[in-house]
Amino acid sequence: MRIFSGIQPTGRKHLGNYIGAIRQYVEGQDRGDPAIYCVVDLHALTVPFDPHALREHVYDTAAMLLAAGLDTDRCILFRQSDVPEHTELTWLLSSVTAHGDLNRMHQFKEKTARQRELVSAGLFIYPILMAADILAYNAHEVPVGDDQRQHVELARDIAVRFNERFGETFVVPEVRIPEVGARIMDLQDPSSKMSTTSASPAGRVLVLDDPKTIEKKVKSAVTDSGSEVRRAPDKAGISNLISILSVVRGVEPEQVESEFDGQGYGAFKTAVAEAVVEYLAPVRERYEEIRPDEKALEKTLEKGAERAHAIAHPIVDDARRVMGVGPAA
Ligand code: ATP
Ligand code: LTN
Repeated sequence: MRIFSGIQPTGRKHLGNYIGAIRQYVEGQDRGDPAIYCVVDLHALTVPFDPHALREHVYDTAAMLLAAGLDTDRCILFRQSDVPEHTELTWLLSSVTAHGDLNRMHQFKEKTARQRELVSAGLFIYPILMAADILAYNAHEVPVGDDQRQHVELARDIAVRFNERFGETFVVPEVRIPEVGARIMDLQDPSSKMSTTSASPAGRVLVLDDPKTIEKKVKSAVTDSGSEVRRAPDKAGISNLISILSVVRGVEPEQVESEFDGQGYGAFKTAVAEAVVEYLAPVRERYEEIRPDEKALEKTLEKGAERAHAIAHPIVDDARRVMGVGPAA
């Protein structure tokens, strides 16, 4: 079972990223043959960015993944731009990707609506680069949060269309989305997902927030005016906190509901805050140790890229060959 996932280089990963994706990466290390994780710096070029900050954020994100428990003896961790096959395959796949399919992508529409200056062509073809990331490794499984489901489905469609047109070349990947925690909601606006770009910083718990900040954010989470700790469509805020506690404690949401039955929101929020603080504390501590050593991080990424390249190179070569690109083998 080959596992592949990508994560954007940002300095500020939040609890949604951690619960929806990073937690799954760590778990995937023992199932993956291998598990391959990529910091997608080229995807970050599709919206406004600062070149210096971009490089720093790659280190921030790599350090975060290592602090979360990725172990490069058990997985491959690398920077997307270090393996040129990703960009080459993007171009090859663009010939079997329908313009209309790209136009339907929710994330493209959302990000377009937010751009004040330039809606780049890169933003439009972002999902092809993501398909190339996955298909270049013939990955079977792609662990992501719920917001990436549509992109992985497009990657599947692209693989199927390519295979039909040029012969069996790519594995058609399956998405892997956690049962609980696939969509952690904003604490201030529980009708939208917790996101790096949302308006209110109070709505997102950052993995590196100190305990006091986490406590404050969780305790001021928006809830309904009732008092029952149970999941319901009209109780988005409480339902979200139940999901969070259930993941962080490793128990079923039902167990959380019965434990807090009749206890009111105050006691419940206190328990959620404590559990999240405890959950993130070791990650923050390890991050503080790992992040300063940029040379070591660079070395780790470089070694990861060598291993990634060894897998992607023959697969992308096959794609070229069946398409009639370059000399016959
Ligand atoms: P954000 O919107 O916060 O910037 P993103 O999806 O744009 O996140 P990444 O940092 O690359 O960018 O996301 C990493 C992973 O985190 C993806 O698999 C994504 O599905 C997942 N993820 C993002 N937000 C949430 C959330 N609120 N709940 C669960 N998973 C999430
Ligand atoms: N678009 C994804 C990041 C990403 C990815 C991938 C995820 C880029 N390439 C390949 C899975 C597989 C996001 O989270 N914003």
